[in-house]
Amino acid sequence: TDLFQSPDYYQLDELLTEEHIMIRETVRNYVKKEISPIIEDYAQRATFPEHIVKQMGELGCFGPTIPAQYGGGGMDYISYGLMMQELERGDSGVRSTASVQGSLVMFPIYAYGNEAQRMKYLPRLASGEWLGCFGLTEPDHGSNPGGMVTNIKDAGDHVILNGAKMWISNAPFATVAVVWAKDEAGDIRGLVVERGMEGFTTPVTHGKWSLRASATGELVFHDVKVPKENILPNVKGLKGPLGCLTKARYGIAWGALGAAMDCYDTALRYSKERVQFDKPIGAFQLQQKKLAEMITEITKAQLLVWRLGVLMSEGRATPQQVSMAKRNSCEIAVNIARDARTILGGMGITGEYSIMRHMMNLESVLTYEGTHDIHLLITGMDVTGFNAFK
Ligand code: TGC
Ligand code: FAD
Repeated sequence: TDLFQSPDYYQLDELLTEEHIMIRETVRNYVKKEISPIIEDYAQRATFPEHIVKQMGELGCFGPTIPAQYGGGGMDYISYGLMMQELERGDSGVRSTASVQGSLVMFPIYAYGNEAQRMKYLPRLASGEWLGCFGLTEPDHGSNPGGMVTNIKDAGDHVILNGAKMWISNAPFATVAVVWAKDEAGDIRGLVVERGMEGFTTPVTHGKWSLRASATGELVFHDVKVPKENILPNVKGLKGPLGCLTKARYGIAWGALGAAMDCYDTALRYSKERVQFDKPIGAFQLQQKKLAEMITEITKAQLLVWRLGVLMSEGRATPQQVSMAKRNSCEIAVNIARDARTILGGMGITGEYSIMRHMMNLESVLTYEGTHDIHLLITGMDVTGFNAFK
């Protein structure tokens, strides 16, 4: 049986173009062939499958909305969303790698960089020759990145970078890091720091129970000389990194839904096959309630992300709309993973099935790119006009 049926309870495929469906099938088949068979083993060993970076580059998963002249896909936001959905159907860590590379590394270089920076970095990042990471969070500044202390000081043709970033996806394997630091005027600036620059190290974060197949690390800067030509010239202030986050959060809204779909598919199949008290467990009302609620939430979320994708492609989506979708998809995915696990009984806690891995991964997805609380407060501020952050 095909383990990769996409739930489509409301014939939402009719809202997609032939190209969208082709892109979804291509990524779905890739995940089925190259990711699903290996990912549990990598997660159990807490190892990043580095070889998939080139594969995802070849497939066009890095920077699908970046113009083709820079190596991107020149596609719309629905295509990007569908790619993230299919990658995360495999594993949230795999989708993370693509989110970071496309939305948090390629996007800022494309949107805030000059032509020389675009030509130097984007084609190599698009192809997967280079892996990138995004350094915003610090040990003492997570939800409040505006308080960052990492800083640059002017030193003629270069700046001197000091500070540290924490919880950085891809960091241990990255060739380049897009780093956000305050200049002497207190303005947040973006700069591209390259592996090999003296004083720059990327220690690995050990002991995670979540996103175990994704490499996480720190970025430590000790008097690093960064040439001024590596500073992104076209943005200043927190709106620089937050603008990138809007793109990545959009991808997560689709991605978390992919994880939810995989949990639902797995639980539905199991409920039809597993017999207790001489009946398939799917014939008991309690299990049907769980499955019925799962497909209802998945269908509602599919409509939300599809509409958001249209608004994104038209350049009309607000960051607040993106926050709502990111928050909703993470919430329903975590709940679906927990309920799906119960349907599998004891089998649900093993690596024979993907559910427990998704469940643990989703705890990070709920937290990174703005926590669940932060996105709720963004919606709260949007509808009331009152800022409850501070
Ligand atoms: P605030 O005063 O509200 O805003 C500062 C400036 O930024 C503008 N802005 C945005 N621009 C674009 N997109 C957005 N989403 C924006 N949100 C705000 C805003 O208009 C303002 O512009 P200007 O021109 O007036 O200067 O800033 P604040 O300091 O009050 O903070 C607001 C808050 C709390 C919402 C924000 O800081 C926040 O979102 N915090 C959460 C931090 C976060 O999401 N960190 C993520 C780190 S990266 C990561 O997790 C990657 S995981 C990747 C993976 O593995 O997939
Ligand atoms: P805190 O900000 O300390 O929050 C702790 C709790 O307090 C949360 O429940 C939060 O919601 C709550 N809280 C905070 N402020 C408020 C408030 N005003 N009102 C009410 N409640 C509040 N960062 C990067 O820059 N790049 C990356 O690539 C990256 N990858 C990551 C990968 C993983 C696996 C993880 C776990 C994190 C990653 N992050 C990355 C960091 C991530 O973005 C932060 O963990 C996140 O923004 C939350 O920050 P924090 O962990 O410091 O929690």
